[in-house]
Amino acid sequence: MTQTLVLYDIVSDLPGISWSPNPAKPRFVLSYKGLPFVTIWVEYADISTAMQAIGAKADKRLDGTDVYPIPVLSDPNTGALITDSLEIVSYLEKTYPEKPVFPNNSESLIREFNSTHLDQIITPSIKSIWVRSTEIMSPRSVKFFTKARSIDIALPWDKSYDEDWALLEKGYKNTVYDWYQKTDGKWFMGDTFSYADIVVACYLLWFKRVVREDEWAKISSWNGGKWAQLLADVEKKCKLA
Ligand SMILES: N[C@@H](CCC(=O)N[C@@H](CS)C(=O)NCC(=O)O)C(=O)O
Repeated sequence: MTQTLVLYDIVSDLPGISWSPNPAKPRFVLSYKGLPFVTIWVEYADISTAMQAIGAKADKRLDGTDVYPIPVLSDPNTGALITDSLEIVSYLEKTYPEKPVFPNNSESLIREFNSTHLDQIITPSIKSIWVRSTEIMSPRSVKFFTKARSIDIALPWDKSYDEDWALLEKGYKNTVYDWYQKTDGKWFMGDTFSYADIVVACYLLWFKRVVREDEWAKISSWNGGKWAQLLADVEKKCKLA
């Protein structure tokens, strides 16, 4: 029998807690594969110290300093301790191949898609979502988050707010919609569900969880409700709805 795995995720004030896209990705995969798991919720301000303390792997911030990021997965069945959403999912797929999320040998392609989706669609308009993310954290974590993320993108983040929203809308309405239109069926790979859909859904989940109601209503109206529907479909497929 499979022993319970442990996912380290980032806490919020929201009911249901989960909000952050990177830990949400392995959460969706664990649930899709039907693996037993528990979550350890960590304050944003404590991520690096807590993950260093459990012996997780370091990464580098853009300024060259060490960071020990979340998500991290601990698997008592094998003794593995894995950092990074994509590496966790790759590990899960190899260790628990039932219900594949990289069907038809698609891991390399989906790995590429994962970074394209982030770089092309999310990063250009990320400041406005970061600002909203600070609204669901404790004051201590807001202070930390603002300082840590301003290493990536200089403050102030609210200067080009409208421009951010326009970029995000363009990214979804044109690019992501076109990607989905290329195949028959509701998933990225047509009739075949895959990790590509989980990646798209986890960013939508982030928006839904942190943006204001009228902002989510706006996103939900793009492409005839395509994005709210896709998120709902992926949540259902992963038994998270
Ligand atoms: N490429 C990594 C990114 C992980 C990442 O950026 N984690 C952030 C939260 S989403 C973090 O732990 N930051 C800690 C800090 O900045 O101190 C992944 O996909 O897992």
